[in-house]
Amino acid sequence: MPKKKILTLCMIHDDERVLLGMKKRGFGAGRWNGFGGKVSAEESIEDAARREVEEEAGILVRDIEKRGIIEFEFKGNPEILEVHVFHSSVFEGEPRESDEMRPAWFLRGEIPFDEMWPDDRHWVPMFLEGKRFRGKFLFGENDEVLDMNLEELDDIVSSDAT
Ligand code: 8OG
Repeated sequence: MPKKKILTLCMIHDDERVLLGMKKRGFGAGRWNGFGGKVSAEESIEDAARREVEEEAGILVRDIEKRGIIEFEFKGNPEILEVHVFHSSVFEGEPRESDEMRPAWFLRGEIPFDEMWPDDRHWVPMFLEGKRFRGKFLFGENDEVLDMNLEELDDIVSSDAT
């Protein structure tokens, strides 16, 4: 059985702008992304999403809603990353730089896809339109997308709603 690791990713945006962070270290360093990380044993996935935004961008999200689940597999690696993608638009505080991320606002039409994970250009537009989705991406060497599947959902099913 492949091992699954559960992660969160929270994208904060309004009608005009998206808040991204430049990842300064570790997995995905050098890429712009939403905020998130690993879910620990004693917390819900949503609590983990809130905690990661606070740790990485110094803000408290007020509204948070799960919009998608994406599985990532890297060829030759049995571990699957299951990333739960959340939306938020209302938060408290001012985004600030942390050890891990340097936040910046981007206009919705100017998202830096060339400096993001290569899968993002496929699902982020769908996400920004408010759609629910489920996806799978298989990465090869140099983080090239070898195979993908992305479907729009009517809703996130309740068993996924933790
Ligand atoms: O704890 P750590 O920083 O390693 O967590 C990784 C973060 O990166 C987590 O928020 C999930 C997110 N992430 C992946 N893969 C991808 C991806 O392909 N695209 C995007 N946008 N985020 C990803 O782990």
